[in-house]
Parts: sequence; structure tokens; C-alpha cells
Amino acid sequence: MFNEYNPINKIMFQVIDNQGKVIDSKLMPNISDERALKAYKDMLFARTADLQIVNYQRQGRIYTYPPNYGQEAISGATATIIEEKDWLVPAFREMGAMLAKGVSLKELFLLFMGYEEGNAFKNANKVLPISVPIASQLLHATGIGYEIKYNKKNELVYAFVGDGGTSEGDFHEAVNFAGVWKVPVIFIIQNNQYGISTPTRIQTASESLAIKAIAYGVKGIQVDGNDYFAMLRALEEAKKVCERGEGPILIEAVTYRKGAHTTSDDPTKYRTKEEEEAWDKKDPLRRLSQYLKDKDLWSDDQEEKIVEQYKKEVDRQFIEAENFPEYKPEDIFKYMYAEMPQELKDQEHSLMEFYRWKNEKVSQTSKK
Ligand SMILES: Cc1ncc(C[n+]2csc(CCOP(=O)(O)OP(=O)(O)O)c2C)c(N)n1
Ligand SMILES: [Mg+2]
Repeated sequence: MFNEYNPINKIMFQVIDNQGKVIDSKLMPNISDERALKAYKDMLFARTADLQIVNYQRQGRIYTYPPNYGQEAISGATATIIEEKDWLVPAFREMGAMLAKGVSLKELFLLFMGYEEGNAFKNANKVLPISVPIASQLLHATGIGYEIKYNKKNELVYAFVGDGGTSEGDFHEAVNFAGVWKVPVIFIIQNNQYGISTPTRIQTASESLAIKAIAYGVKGIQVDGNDYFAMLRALEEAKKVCERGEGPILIEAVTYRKGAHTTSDDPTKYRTKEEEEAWDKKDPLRRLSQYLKDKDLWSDDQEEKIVEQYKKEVDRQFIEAENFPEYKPEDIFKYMYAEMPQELKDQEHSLMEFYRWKNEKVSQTSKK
């Protein structure tokens, strides 16, 4: 597969078309109807949660949030293939994959409310924290891959980055050394066409993002990231390559960020209605649901009912997070080092002094 779809050949790997019809059954991944249906429901849950979070943010109940809307098939396929023993190295738009690894929605809510507990992932194994410094997580992914190889473990690393992240030095360092050491890391670029307001075409002169693999001696492939089956098949093949000790793999998943960059962004300033409408035709959930409907495995009625249930579940977890005890200012300092360096101790001291001063002022004013 990686020969046929060598990025030099400029072909994007696709399994279903925009109407959910299988283009060539030989390309289908190894998946039962039940598993495909479960994957769809999980993607629908992630989408329901994602849309709800934006509402909560608009109600002033949560801080800035980066929506996943439109990109669910990439996380959805990863959720299907990733195992307990494998590592997930997220960027910040991989909700479905995180939930599959056992991260709870409540933890994600806590994270976006500013709680350290939101990064604890108590029931999840081998998930790195969400990484906001763009592409920095990839160096850790390569490092983990090195450890896996060194200790001859049977584990894999699924590492994510955005299109904009591929213009960071960290991306190149990580992929370069992953190639040198032949580590079992699957790098997944979510090419959602923009890094905030910067379109992909003006942040790189490369023909594609997948083609960057070639310079590092790494196998690469461009995949329709809105095609759940194509993503899953590409990941299956990538996994086999890694298991043979011939990793890493670089997957460019071509998708579109239907939502805003974050809740602080207004995409109408930099993209057109026509563009949004064209991409809407490739919506990943609609394509998969059409496939399932054609097989009589799914219906609009079922969808309506289940979305209502999902909304209630999302609300339940959100309210639990909202009722979490207020966080303490010292939490800002506590978690970076096992032992806090003097500089941070001084900063913590100044903050506490500030609060003491402020509280005194408040009590003086209320006495007056
Ligand atoms: C090192 C670094 N530089 C700049 C930023 C500010 N920033 C946050 S998201 C973002 C764009 C990232 O674009 P992309 O990698 O395509 O990911 P996307 O947001 O589209 O998923 C930027 C520049 C940052 N977080 N880290
Ligand atoms: Mg992007």
C-alpha cells in the first residue's frame, strides 16, 4: 500500500465516496458491521459533546475550547484500532481517541475549566496530556517509540499534529529521528486546511504534507481524513509496518475544520461560505451514516433518539465538572516539577502576598 500510495504519486487514499458508497471493496479495512456501527455511535457521541461544549462556552461556563467538529473520522478510526498497550500522544483535537483510551468527558471539561485534575486521566493508560505548544508532543512520541524499541516491547505510538504544526522545527526533528531509529510511531497530521487563519497553502510550498515523509526516509501516505474506512485501513497497514520493525509512518489525513479554530476565533473573517459548503458535502459522519443506512444498520429515527440520550449524558458529566470544588491558586505552581525550584516558590509567595493584600482591601472597604 505504501508503495502504491507513495506521496510522489499524488494520490489520496479513499475507500468510500461522499455518498458513503464503497469505491473498491478490496480497499475496505477488516471490520464487522457491528464494529462500524459502534464506531459511528462513538463519533456521534464525540460530535454531540463537541457541539455542546461550544454552547457551554457561549454561556460563560467553560474557557476557550478547540472544536473537533468535522474531523471526527480521524480520531474515530484511531479509537477503533488503538489498544490499551499503545500510547496516544494527542495535540488538542482528538476527543474521540482520548475517550476510547478511557479519558472521561468530565476530565476534558475540567481541563478546559482550568483544573489540573483534567489532565490526570485516572482511568486511561498511556495517554499524554493535551499539548498546546504546537508540535512539541511529537518529540515525546519519538522518545517513547525509542524506549519501546530499546526494550523490545510490542507497543505502538499514535501521535497527532495539525497542518500548521508541520512547519515547526519539532515536527522535523521528531520525524527525522523516528526515521533514523525506525521506531514504531504513527504520525497523524490532521490537515484541516488552516492553522488558525493561515491556509495550508501559504505555510508550506510542499506539494502535500505526506510528501515530507520522503526526505526523512519514512513511509508516508495521504488519506481522505473524512473517510472513516480509509483512515482505518491506512492505520491497519501502518500498524503492520510498525510491527515488522519498519516504522515509523507518516499519515496526512485531509480534513476540514468545520468549527472555529477555538471559541475565541471567527472563521467568517478568513474563509468563504462556498468553501464551507463544498467541504460540508464530505462530512465524515454523514458519509459513514449513509453507508450504514444503505445496509439497514441505521436510521434517522435511531439517530434522533440516541442524540437526545447523548446530550443528557454530556450534560450530566458537565454538571459534575461544574460542581467540582474551586481550584486553589497554588495549583498553578505545583505540577511542573517534583520539587519546586526557588523561582517558582518566589512566584507562589508573591501571588499569596497579593491575595492577602487584596483580601485586606476587600474587608477594609466592606467595613466602611
Ligand atoms: C509553539 C506555538 N506557537 C504558536 C501557538 C499558537 N497557536 C495555537 S493553535 C495554532 C495553530 C495550529 O494550527 P495546526 O497545527 O494546523 O492545528 P489546528 O489548530 O488547525 O488543529 C497556533 C499558531 C502555539 N500554541 N504554540
Ligand atoms: Mg490546522
